[in-house]
Amino acid sequence: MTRTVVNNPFQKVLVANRGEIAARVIRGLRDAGIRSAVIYSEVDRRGLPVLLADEAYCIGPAPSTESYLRAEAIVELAQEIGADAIHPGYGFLAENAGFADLCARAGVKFIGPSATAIATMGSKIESRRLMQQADVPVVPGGTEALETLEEAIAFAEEIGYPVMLKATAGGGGKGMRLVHRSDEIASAYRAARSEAGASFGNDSVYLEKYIVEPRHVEIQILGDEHGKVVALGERECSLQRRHQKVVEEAPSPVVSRELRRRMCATAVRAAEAVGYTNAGTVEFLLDRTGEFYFLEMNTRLQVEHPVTEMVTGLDLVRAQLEIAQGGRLGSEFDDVQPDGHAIEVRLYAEDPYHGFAPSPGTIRRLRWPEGPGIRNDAGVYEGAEVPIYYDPLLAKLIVWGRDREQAMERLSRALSEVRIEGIRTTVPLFKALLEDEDFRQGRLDIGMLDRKMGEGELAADQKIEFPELAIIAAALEHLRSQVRSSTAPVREGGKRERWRQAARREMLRGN
Ligand code: MV4
Repeated sequence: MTRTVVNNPFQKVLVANRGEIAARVIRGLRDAGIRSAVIYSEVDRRGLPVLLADEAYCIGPAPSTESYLRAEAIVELAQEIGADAIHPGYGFLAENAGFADLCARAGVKFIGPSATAIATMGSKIESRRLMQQADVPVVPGGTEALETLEEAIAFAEEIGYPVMLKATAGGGGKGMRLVHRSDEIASAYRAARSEAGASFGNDSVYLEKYIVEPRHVEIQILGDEHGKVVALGERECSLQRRHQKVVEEAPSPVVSRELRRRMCATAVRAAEAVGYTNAGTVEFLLDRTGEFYFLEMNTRLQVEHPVTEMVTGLDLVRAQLEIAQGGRLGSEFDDVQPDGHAIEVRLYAEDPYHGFAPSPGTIRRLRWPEGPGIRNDAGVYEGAEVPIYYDPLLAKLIVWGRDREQAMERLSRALSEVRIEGIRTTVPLFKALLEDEDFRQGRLDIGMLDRKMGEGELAADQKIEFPELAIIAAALEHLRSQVRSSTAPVREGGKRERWRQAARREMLRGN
């Protein structure tokens, strides 16, 4: 990155976020020689970002509406402490056009795109129209809100079932309904409208052709404030549940060099069409025939940005800082090709075998993995409290290998070294996933995780770490089955013996 015309280099930046992303941004600031300040809520006063930052300011009580979402208070704080800029991280105020505008008017640089770019990409229907004008392929369907049910029926017949109803104001799956046949459309139309109204205060919906079992492939882009936009390759993000990504990798196992070239060129056109600056992501659905369609644009640094960093050698936070200071994207950002393979798994404080129930609490013991190819972006440390108020992401474990095979080997080793005691986490799910033949072969689609979880195919199958517990559990289960057998026949079968299931439950409880 060349920093030609930098009139006002940043002296201090306020980080308006918490957890692992606040830690990541603070580290980027330290590397760049810029002083860091961070906000925190009352329950986060002993959090990792507070320990890492040069300055820390309590912004309010735990609920995010009274702390991390207090746009005006945050901008005022930045002015008071003499911060030149605010980094919003992801979530909270990161994609809030009003906040970006507030920063601009207060003379505090918002490290991200313009308020206009955020607002345009925040509207599904507006962004679809703009993308069509820019020759970016969008999923076949409407560009106007449907006025009546009759109109919906007629349009669905025209494009052919299955179709998807989507909220025009939407994103993230709210107000979305899949319709397989004409006899389902009336109820789906009403449901989508009422859900859209409740979620966005705007009940208008439109129709798209439904893409069957696609992959979610997204392109990382950067735009400087002198009109240059570059694309840094794709991330494969198909492994998700309920619109929450769980595993991401770069490059995608199914994207060829030629497809990457076309997707990157398309993403650059998309970003140029909105006058995009700073870091952003263009999301595509990639169907089984290799066609791709614009889905939406995320106008922020994303959770999964490290996999791109690992295969490009670039520092995306550093690039964001340079761009926001008026720097130009240099030649090191041209024609970037992935080197090796990176996989990220998101370690959540959730119990994957009980509906991903949140598992807040104290981290009593913690051991992170180390060794070749391992990166760990954590927001917690041993002894830390995981509050119930926020997203339960604890850490992101990212591995790099010369190819996907080596990355999986290293991920497997890394996961075997992880010890987290006191709370339940998604670690056992990743161990099971690494044994799954479809995952190993890179055969992924957006419905895969839910299907496999539903069919119990990703049951934890760890070695038994507490043999005493397993024996007790097995004995108890045996007694229970004896009692049942006196009144009703014991149901045999299932994938595993009962005692092993009981042992596994006990073990997970003690995890
Ligand atoms: C789709 C689709 C299939 N066909 N649109 C989900 C969230 C929202 N941003 C768009 N989504 C989808 N739109 C058409 N025409 C499937 C999804 C979808 C999805 C997309 C990306 C990642 C995960 C997903 C999970 C379920 C559904």
